[in-house]
Amino acid sequence: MDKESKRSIDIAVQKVLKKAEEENIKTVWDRFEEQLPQCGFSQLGLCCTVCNMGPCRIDPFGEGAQTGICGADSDTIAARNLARKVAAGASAHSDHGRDVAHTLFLLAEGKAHDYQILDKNKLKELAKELEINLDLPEEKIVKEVAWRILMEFGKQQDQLIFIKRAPEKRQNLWKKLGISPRGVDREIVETLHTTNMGVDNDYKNLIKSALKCSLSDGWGGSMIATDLQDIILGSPQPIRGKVNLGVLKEDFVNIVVHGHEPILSEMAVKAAKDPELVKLAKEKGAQGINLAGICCTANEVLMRHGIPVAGNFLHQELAIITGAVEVMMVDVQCIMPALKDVASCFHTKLITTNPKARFPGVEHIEFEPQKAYEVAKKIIRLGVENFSYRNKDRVNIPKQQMDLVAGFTKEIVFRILGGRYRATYRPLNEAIISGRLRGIAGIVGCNNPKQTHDYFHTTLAKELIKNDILVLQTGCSAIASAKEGLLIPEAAKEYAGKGLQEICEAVGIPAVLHLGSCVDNSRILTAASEIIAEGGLGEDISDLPAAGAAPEWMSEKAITIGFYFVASGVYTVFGASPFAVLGSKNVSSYLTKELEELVGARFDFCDDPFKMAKLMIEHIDKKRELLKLKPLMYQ
Ligand code: BF8
Ligand code: SF4
Repeated sequence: MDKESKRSIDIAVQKVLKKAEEENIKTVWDRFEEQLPQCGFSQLGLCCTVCNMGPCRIDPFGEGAQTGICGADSDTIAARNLARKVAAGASAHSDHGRDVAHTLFLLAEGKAHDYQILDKNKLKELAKELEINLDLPEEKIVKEVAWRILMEFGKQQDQLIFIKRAPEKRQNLWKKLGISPRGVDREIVETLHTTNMGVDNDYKNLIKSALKCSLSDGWGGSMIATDLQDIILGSPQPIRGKVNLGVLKEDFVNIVVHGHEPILSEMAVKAAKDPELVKLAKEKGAQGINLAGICCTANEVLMRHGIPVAGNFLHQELAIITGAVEVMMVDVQCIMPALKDVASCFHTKLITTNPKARFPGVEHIEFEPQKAYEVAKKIIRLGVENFSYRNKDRVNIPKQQMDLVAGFTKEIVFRILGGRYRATYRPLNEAIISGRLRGIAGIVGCNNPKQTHDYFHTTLAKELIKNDILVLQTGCSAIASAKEGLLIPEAAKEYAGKGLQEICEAVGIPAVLHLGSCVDNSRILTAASEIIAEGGLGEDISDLPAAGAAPEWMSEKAITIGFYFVASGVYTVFGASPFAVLGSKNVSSYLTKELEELVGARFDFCDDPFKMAKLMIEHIDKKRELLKLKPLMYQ
């Protein structure tokens, strides 16, 4: 096997990596190799830098120091490091949610003219949930909704409003355990506080704090981001699209949006069609303007507009190395600092837009919701003008691209399954109860150069659908399956088990459903709650024949997602490498065993996609047995 195929299963990636090597351009894979061997103490969670008496390290062989200078042992150090990561992940998703809420507020005040309320139904539903008088004029309702939601971040007591969306049994459990989140910011701050030097030294209590903090993301910040984005930008509908580096076009101005917050990229979608800019592009010798996305911003504009996806996390440098990208505009999260150097090897302009995420020496055009369209237009214009500087001899776009269908939300699944006039989860529940469908799995998260890119996501997805398990995906994981062709309805025939195939054929859906970006993992939580409410599959999310996985994770956000999945009752398997806790036997065993007694779900760590599938299937079968469901129809 050559070096490139060890790095990625994606032929387009392999081709661009060859080009990178020829041109002596370093990528994430080269830098990963430079780091080897990675620090063993950190991998085991046994290194602490919390205070300035340290850094301290615990000897994993039991011969050297068994505590840090302050006396903290391996349990405290491992749990504390992990809890900090959960808080960091929650802060990222939640700050994203806050920015969307702020945009909604500006919109209500008439200060964000470029936006409108595109899903009025969802606005009404939310207003009803918040007990706002629906007879008020729309602007008042919008303002009230935005204000109440903004208050969720700084709330000091009671619990987050969306906690009520969870099954009652789960809500009671959270209350009993003291992990029902009060305010989004409060839980993040509290977790950071307890992980200071000399505060919480009880690993179980630290994990509890992390669970509570993660719930403030899943049922708070992320859910807010999803709901308000749907209200402002419109709820996604099933939509066709294309994916992989082949979506970049040789004769077009290529603009790539990368990052997470769709509030700006949405305007880029509009500006790329602006007649004035299209005309200018033609004057510069291009056929037009081609917009494509990377990472979760890609998922957002794909779900709502069918904008092509240039790739997932590990594609970001490669898109530039094709030599065909005029502008890569970025906002926040998952943007490699290396982009600056890679872009400097080409004519590509890297443009930062968010005051929270700047790169030294990189052009910054600050985005404000008050002048959203103007900013987007300015950036696209830069791209168009940059087209003349493209060196045609260095352009090499791989041909690979794949069709896909995305745009599945909990509401859509509801409608598709139940029919236009009787939207309901009944048919889905019946399919599980009758044994046609074995269960449901969520596969989420990133890519990681530690593993062969996309291999784990796609192999796991194929194994699960083969076993009649409906797969829900988000984030870079969904993009991996899309590239592999799993997101087209016809793929069900080739890969899915008979029962799942029958369902997919009857309703015309793929066996792998793309639910959106990483904040849209909150859609999985609400869908799971609706399934419970529909009846026949237990009283709590932990009763469901369902499981989660993050096979190629790298971001702290993925840990937070895992934590709120588990805290919500979903058994979740992580690939890549385990959380850095193996140096503490107690913390590892708490996460992978005892947690089940506490919250009805636990973590597993596994670095083989087939074994991972086996673990998830065994879990699903165990839950089927406990629910006394009918035997599987076809397995
Ligand atoms: O939020 S899956 S690499 S892009 S962190 Fe980042 Fe991971 Fe991709 Fe989306 Ni999610
Ligand atoms: Fe060392 Fe304790 Fe300070 Fe951590 S908190 S660096 S273990 S002294």
